[in-house]
Amino acid sequence: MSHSESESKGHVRLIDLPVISDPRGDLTFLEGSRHVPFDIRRVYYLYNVPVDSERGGHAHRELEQVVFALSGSFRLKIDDGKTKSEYWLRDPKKGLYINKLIWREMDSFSQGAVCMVLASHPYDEADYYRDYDEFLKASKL
Ligand code: T46
Repeated sequence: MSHSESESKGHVRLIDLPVISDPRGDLTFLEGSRHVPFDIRRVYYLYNVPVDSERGGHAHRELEQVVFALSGSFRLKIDDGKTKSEYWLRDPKKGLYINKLIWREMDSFSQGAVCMVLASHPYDEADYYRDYDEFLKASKL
């Protein structure tokens, strides 16, 4: 999948993955650059998350990600500097694509929730905006 112009800045969207179901259960798969719009360079996951935990609270300069609830559910609050929206993730075959320059906050984790994230780059603290005002300024450039 190639990057479209609308994905170049301030963009989120839900991605539906294929599911193959048979009496043994469901199987979902994904391939980098096919089902997600980047080459996957890193995978990480959040688990043992207390139900009152609040995570995120930052944006990225370059990083693109797709976030999944592999088990349970949680809320993702999204802010592109102009518009705020929220998504409840609870279906392991539906991921939320989050482009760069999007502020995200996560909360309302259900008991036992597991969040998996596919990322376009290795971890780099210098890629984070952890200050909201700094992010807002960058989002308006
Ligand atoms: C995001 C949301 C959904 C690493 O060393 N390597 C990594 O790959 C990651 C993701 C984090 N870390 C370190 C950095 C911090 O010292 O782990 C610690 C906790 O990270 P952070 O507070 O950023 O975790 P979250 O859950 O608030 O945010 C993470 C991602 O950082 C972020 O990109 O979009 O999950």
